[in-house]
Amino acid sequence: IKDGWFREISSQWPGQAMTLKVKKILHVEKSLYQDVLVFESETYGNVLVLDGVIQCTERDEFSYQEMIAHLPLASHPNPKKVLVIGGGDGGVVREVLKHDTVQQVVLCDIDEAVIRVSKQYLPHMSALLSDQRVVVHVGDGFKFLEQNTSTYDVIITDSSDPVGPAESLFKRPYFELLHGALTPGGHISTQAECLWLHLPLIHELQQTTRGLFPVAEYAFTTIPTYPSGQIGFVVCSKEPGHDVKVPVRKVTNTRYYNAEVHKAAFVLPEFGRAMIKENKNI
Ligand code: SPD
Repeated sequence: IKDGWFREISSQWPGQAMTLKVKKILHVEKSLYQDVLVFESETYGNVLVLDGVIQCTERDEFSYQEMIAHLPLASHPNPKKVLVIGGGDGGVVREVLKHDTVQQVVLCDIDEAVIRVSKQYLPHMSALLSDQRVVVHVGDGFKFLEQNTSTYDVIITDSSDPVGPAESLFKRPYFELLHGALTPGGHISTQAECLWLHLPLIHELQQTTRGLFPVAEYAFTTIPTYPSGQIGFVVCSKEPGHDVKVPVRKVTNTRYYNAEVHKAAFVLPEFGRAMIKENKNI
């Protein structure tokens, strides 16, 4: 923070930086895993920042949290048990609970500080972490998956970027564990970065997931406070007959997601489609 502005400077998006005007710094901490900052902004509400990178703002978080949750859930015929890895702010759990088929959601985040500060400063995201259908587990996602095979109908990886604690969540061994922790016909979605900034990484993610799942697709959403205003998801199914691009159940009470947005989210601009599907740089 300099001269009352927060600037998101990172080698992951060289030469550009989202900038937000700060009203008040609410929390600064070095947790066991990362630097944790929460500030009140002039125009985007409270903002959670980890290792200098914006994780969510109260004004636009619904775009990301709704899409990463409803794309795999609404395309699954009957999701009962759901696991969220990362996502300690609670926003994805809030969205998962909009599906009345869901009986239990487990949140597994490695950093208790994220859960603690979100309960204090991001109540609209974290409120349902205390719902009776929710189990909060502070621990390593890898270990949790190893210990819980063939258990979850949907697993959502709401991770930070692949630098720091989340690096391994973008690699094949992690996707193998996800595959093993799903029930037959299970779905996953994972945070899969930005078409404008990370095309080679997205191509690699697509290759990895296509090698493991019969259905593996990339979708994206728009969101002003993530780098270049766009972020994507890899959505996969273990069941070749499930088309994750098409919702099979209705979701109500959303602000970004609807059935048409679901289908449209998988339609890619040509430069993205060519790289992701054909490894062609155009
Ligand atoms: N570039 C930042 C990507 C952050 C994705 N995870 C955000 C967590 C919100 N629940």
